Amino acid sequence: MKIEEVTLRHIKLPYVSPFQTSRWTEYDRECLIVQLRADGLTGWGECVAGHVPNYSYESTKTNWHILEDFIIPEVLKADLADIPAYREAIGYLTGHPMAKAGMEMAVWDLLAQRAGVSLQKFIGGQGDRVRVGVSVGIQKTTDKLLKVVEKYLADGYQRVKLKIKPGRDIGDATAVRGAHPDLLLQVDGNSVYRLSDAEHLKGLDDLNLLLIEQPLGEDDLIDHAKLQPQLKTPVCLDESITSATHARWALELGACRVINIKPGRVSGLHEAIRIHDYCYERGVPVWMGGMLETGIGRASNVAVASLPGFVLPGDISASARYFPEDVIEEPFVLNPDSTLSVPTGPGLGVRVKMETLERMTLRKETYRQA
Ligand code: OSB
Ligand code: MG
Repeated sequence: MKIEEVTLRHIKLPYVSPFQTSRWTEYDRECLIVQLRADGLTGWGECVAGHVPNYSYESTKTNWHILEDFIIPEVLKADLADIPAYREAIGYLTGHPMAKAGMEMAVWDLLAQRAGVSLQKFIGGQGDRVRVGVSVGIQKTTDKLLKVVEKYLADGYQRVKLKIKPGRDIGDATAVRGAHPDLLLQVDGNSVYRLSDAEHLKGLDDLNLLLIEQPLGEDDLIDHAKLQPQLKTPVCLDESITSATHARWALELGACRVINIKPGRVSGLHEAIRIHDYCYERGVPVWMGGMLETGIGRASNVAVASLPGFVLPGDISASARYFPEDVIEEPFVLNPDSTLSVPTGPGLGVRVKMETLERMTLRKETYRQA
């Protein structure tokens, strides 16, 4: 398959409300959208990096640089028969997993469409729905948090993740647990704690949490391996798992008992599926993480989350939880059983709303074969 044309868009989509983690606050979803044309088909991809390099070192600007200067020229030169051909073409590039993954998503979309099947079928996913939850940012007060959680429960979410930081961790989680004794509840520290906080983190251990996500440093498998045995609650790694090799290292070290998989963080669907397969063979639970994606990235996440090893509910909420206006024609809606339906149309199975996409575009560039 020869890619005839690549269009890169930098878009900015307002959130319904700001999203606060332990170390930063986001007000809009800024990201790059990749559009490919080949054989009369259009493929779409989303790079998950935001405007600011907060979650990782990547940003919309570094994504643009890596795509424009390195990935797009390779893609326009190559004959992309399959995903390994794409990975081979860009195999000389170190790092920048989110730039690589955004392009890979668009290639997956094209390949599945060419095969005449949904992305879910193309990768061997199962079932018509995936279980999901909602990730709740840090609120101004614990009372406000309780109200926000109530609202999400009323919407039908059956699993809640709380963002935590020092000073807003044990108290917030204890309050939510007190109000909802049977709720599936978990917390995410986004790398803000250190091993010296182990005694403090034990304060979360009697709240019957599903897991504690990424408490320590993003590059720190060693101290997570020292922390996990001190807790009854499973540690789940997010930022620290950037490849299938890191997943193996983490599990061999005992640094975690659960893994959050985000295709963007691990350079694409291909590597995400490798991590899934590795964990599935060993009975290690995985779940689909989220990066507040638009409907394009969400469609991909939902399809991948239908693989059998994704046994915990994912951070993949309905479009309305994130945006007043999404960039797809039919927004994702929450089913009453706290699931999202897996798209069945060819490829990603969502139709991009061009009018909205163009209106949200800050910068756009089209590239063709020289
Ligand atoms: O750590 O899981 C995270 C959003 C942006 C960056 C990092 C994270 C998150 C979330 C949101 O928790 C999950 C979602 O997309 O709903
Ligand atoms: Mg996380």
